[in-house]
Amino acid sequence: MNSKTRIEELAIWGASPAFAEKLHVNGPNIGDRSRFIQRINDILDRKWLTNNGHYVQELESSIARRLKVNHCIAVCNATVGLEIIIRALGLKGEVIVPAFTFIATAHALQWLGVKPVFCDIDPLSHNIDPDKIEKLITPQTTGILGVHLWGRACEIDKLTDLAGRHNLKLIFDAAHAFDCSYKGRMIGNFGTAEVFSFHATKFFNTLEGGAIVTNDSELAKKIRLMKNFGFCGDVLSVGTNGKMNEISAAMGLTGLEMIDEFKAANYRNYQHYKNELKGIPGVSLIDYDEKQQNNYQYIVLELDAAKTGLSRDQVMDILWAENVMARRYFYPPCHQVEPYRLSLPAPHLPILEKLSTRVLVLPNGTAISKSDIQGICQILRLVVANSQPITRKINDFAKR
Ligand code: T4K
Repeated sequence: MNSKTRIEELAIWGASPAFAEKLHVNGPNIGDRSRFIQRINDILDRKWLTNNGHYVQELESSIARRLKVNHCIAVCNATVGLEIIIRALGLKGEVIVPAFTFIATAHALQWLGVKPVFCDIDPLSHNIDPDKIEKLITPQTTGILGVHLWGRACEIDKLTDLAGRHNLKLIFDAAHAFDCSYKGRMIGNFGTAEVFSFHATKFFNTLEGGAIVTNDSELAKKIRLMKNFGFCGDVLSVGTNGKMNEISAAMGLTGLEMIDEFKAANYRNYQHYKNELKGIPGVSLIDYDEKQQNNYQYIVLELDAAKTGLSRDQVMDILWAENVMARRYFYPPCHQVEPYRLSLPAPHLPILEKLSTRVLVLPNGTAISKSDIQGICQILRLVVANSQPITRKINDFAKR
């Protein structure tokens, strides 16, 4: 078969896409439907829908047990969870964050009038580079907010040491890192507190939701008050509404019963991707440390345009035309989006600026099969092998 026929076979820019249905990057992992519906019926029978209900309490204790952490406080989403913890710890002035994260990390600070100071990342881990933090510390700095991107833990020991030496609070956005570990200990046990996201697109979901976890009992008490309007019989302090409802908790409990299956499916998929992507020039898949627990939710590629012959965005457009809804997480990076571009003197973060044009995330989760992965990788293989004719097609297409 000559290359032209193979490209046409892929139906690029034309006829029917390679996949009949869209394959999503983060299609939700859904537990046993009948167990979920049974729980919804229980909720309706009990007529207790929210406000620290039975299922919320059960979810909190199940998570605390699983992660071996003293306190788990369920919240309505991770963004509000971050806001609560930032306020509970009295962070003000400036807080150092990686610029390679979902915008919610920065927004949670800015929303409370705290300036996010964006730090560059490590090119291998994609996490905040501890060696670049010290020069960002000023008399206004009150904390470091690390993000365990893709579920791979930050360099926690270095960050803990740094925070200790400069008397800064250390907290973590662990939105991606539920059921992951660092040096054999579950994420959730580090810094003063960590915040998980249980959004529909996460490895483990409660539709919308999240949790703040901590081993500090006084802080846990304060957070519980804060997420409930500061209300405990009487109004004791200023608070917000960060409560999780019972249907979300029911979804979470149902998901928790199958979490090991979700993890196994992601791991299998990751291994299939690894095998299938081998040898495609300019395409590399990030590694996970097999000695740690990982949820393997993110299939993150780094594309080297000099070797693939196409830009990351061109590759993504082709995948979309084939119903593979690959995503450019997180692009543009936080320091280059409108609110922060305008309000801050823009920092130059060379490692991140290079990486953020190369990253592409592929579909994963329980809805993705081995043959889906073979198909996705076949597209990538053909795209790279035929990049020159494809570039011509793209140029012709643009001229129309
Ligand atoms: N920190 C980090 C590092 C985070 O990644 C996030 C959230 C947060 C903090 C804040 O957590 P939360 O406050 O949300 O708990 C999504 C999510 O809304 C957000 O939770 C997530 N990160 C962020 C990375 O992505 P979108 O706007 O990209 O989602 P959307 O609707 O475009 O969907 C993404 C893909 O998932 C699509 O291909 C469709 C598929 N999908 C989505 C939904 C909602 C489904 O198949 N089913 C669904 O129900 O924001």
